[in-house]
Amino acid sequence: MKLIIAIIQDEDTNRLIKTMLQEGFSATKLSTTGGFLRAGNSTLLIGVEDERLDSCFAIIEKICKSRTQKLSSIAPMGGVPITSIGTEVEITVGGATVFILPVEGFKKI
Ligand code: 2BA
Repeated sequence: MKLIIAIIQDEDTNRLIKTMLQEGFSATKLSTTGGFLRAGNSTLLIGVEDERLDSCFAIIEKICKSRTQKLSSIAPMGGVPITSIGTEVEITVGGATVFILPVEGFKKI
């Protein structure tokens, strides 16, 4: 079994959870904040049997879209601005940032 930690955009969250449940996966949603943009995103915890990993990833890939976002010279995290004043930079956020952790045990008590 693996624990999938998937950081996704808020826009994709409801659809991803709905599809996960329809396909027989269990998921827990945490409301999180990206460290760079300081904007809300969602983190899903999904416990998956090894033989179902591929179908779990296929769902994430299908639903989570990458989107571009324009950033002005406002400094993220209150640090050094990433562009010169008056210029904009375009960044691509997502589809999903996925961590895959081995699970030593799983119990429902
Ligand atoms: P944020 O940290 O808010 O980052 C949003 C997007 O900003 C990132 O999209 C990336 O395109 C850009 N970005 C992040 N750090 C940057 C930097 N130092 N310089 C320039 N651009 C930067 P994604 O890479 O798709 O990440 C989306 C969200 O996934 C992140 O939101 C963060 O919440 C999470 N994430 C990404 N990589 C992570 C990691 N290695 N560990 C933990 N969380 C991660």
